Amino acid sequence: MEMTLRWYGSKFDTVTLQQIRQIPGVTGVITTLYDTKPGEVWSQERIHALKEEVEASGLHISGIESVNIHEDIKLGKPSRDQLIANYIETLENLGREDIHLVCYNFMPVFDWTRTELARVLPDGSTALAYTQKAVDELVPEEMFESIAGDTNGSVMPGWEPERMAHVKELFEEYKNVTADDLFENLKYFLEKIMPVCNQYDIKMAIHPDDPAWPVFGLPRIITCKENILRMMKMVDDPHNGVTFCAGSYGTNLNNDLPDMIRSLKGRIHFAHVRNLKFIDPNPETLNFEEAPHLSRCGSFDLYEIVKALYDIGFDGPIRPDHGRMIWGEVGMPGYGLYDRALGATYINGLIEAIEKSNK
Ligand SMILES: [Mn+2]
Repeated sequence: MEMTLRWYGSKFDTVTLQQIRQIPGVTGVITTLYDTKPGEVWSQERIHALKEEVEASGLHISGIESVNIHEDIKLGKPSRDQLIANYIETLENLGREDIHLVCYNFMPVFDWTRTELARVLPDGSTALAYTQKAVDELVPEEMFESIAGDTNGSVMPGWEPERMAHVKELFEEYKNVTADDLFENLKYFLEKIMPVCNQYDIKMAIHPDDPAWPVFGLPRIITCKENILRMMKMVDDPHNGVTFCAGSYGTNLNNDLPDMIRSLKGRIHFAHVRNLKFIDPNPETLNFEEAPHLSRCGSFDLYEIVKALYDIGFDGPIRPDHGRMIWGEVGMPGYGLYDRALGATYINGLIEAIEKSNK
């Protein structure tokens, strides 16, 4: 496993490559061209420049998170063929620059959903949190405004203003789209891109829906073991794999995380490891917050999660996921430096202990 950190690029991230370089055991970044729009071709020149910038700091690019999928592809509209052709061109350009991992998601309209970006925890740190009550009371179009005050002036990954401006129309378009339709549209997309993934050995790693159930009546499919196995079977190619995101699958307490990992042997290409703390696990009154990575601080056993990844021979990039804001840091919600550095260090400690005890 290679320890990495997500980095949004020098124009957008509050954390620098030099800071990431100083976290013990972190050798790569997972990055993106954040100012490109879904459907746009990433030029080889821009990818090359990004790669040179990262390498000049002593790190390297371990993968891309994300190359976003245009809504028309998810909706299966006639315009998807041109958009998929553009996606393929982006994959070719990434492959030519020796980048072999692409994380993406297939969530309609919204990326991740939280109802608070800065809930104050008992120790004075702040974290992202979710309550079902707040979601039930929300008008989806107003979701962004309701949390925008807590973004610390930074960008909100997955909540691009262009996309948010069209939320109403998008809801209209998704009205008759079922989960089966979404599976079909994903299959269509994957079948078209697999040849180029094979040519350049690019591993596609779909990110789960977060939280792992349909929100606001929109269909969501990457939520549980049964559905991921269905997805892998419908396009049965090792390049069609998953990002195992513990925090996203973990939102649904029916998901047994170590068991899911073991059943995905050979198809996990990227791992996000984080902890959640359930204040109220009852679905109707659900309330959880993002916790420090350490097992005893949350509801998950991180040792069992990392052990399962080790046992299936996972050797791809792994990263700590969202961190809290601690020590007075002001940064992008979930993506500050300090708590993620603690997470990376803790996970590296688990990996070292597991490796040594298995020798
Ligand atoms: Mn994740």
